[in-house]
Amino acid sequence: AEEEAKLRKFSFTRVLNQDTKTKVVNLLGEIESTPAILIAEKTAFNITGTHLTKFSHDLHLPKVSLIDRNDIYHSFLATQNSEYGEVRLTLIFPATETHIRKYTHQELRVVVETPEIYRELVKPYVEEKRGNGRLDWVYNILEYKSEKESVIVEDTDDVEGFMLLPDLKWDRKTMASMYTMAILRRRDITSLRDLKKKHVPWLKSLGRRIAKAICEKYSGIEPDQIQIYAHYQPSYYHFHLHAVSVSHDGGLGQAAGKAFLLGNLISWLESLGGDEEVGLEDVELTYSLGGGSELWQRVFKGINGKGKAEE
Ligand code: M7G
Repeated sequence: AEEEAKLRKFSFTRVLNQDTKTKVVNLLGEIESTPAILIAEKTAFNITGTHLTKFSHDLHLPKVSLIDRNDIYHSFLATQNSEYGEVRLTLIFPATETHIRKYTHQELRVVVETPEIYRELVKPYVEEKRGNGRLDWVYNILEYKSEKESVIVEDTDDVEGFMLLPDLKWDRKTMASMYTMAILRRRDITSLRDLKKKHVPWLKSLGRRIAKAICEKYSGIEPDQIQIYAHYQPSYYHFHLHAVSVSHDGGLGQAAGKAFLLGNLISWLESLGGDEEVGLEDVELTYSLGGGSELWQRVFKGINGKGKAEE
């Protein structure tokens, strides 16, 4: 197919990052002189014991099958050789500077985002990042242009509706690493910062419905084995929730300082004083951020650095 032909033209430039624990390697390369990112992830071993070998740079891919494609994102399953089992590949092509930053190894920094910093410095950045086609893959899903067959459940209500589907990261069969996401139909909630007290009943029902739909679709998983959370900062500013197997080792994506559990967000909202319009825009958030990210460079580097100089 067209997608496989693209994949096979990938010519390796350098390793952006690798995680020996999760067995993921992010490679930068080119396809016909245009930047491309290839993310390779070893799937669960189908043999026990001796061959716990790291993924090699040497891509020998006798058999490749496309799992799905959405916009510039392609997901494949490849048989490297029977000894090592399968490799799941994500191809991002063409890749932008933002993608290259995101997949490059970064030192993490802890930042404290006050409501004022959010309003004055972070919010304008978020607005900027919603443009330039960054969210096209989300709109493709909402408009049934991509991944239509993969949808697990949907509610078409304009205000409270959502779509639940497998995450790009998931091979769609290993239940221990189950990774799905629920995307809101409404487009005015950019991140958890936009959640308000008045949303509490809806968020509660969302959580219940997501868990129920997953358990109905996949046997062998129970509601209390599903962790539902939102990322802050997310990479994509259209509000979505991750619904992940609690046994999945998601590394950074599940770490304190990045993953905010839905249940805790709800009780936080409930405990805020004030009227129904009060929300997470009004609280101070502590989280971690990659030192190579644009947000760190632009906003927090100066703020964190300033504290040091005053000591
Ligand atoms: P995030 O919290 O904004 O960013 O989550 P993160 O990538 O830093 O966690 C976005 C989520 O959407 C990630 O889990 C991605 O794997 C997933 N995702 C990204 N894209 C481009 C796609 C896609 O095209 N299809 C699907 N199904 N999931 C995607």
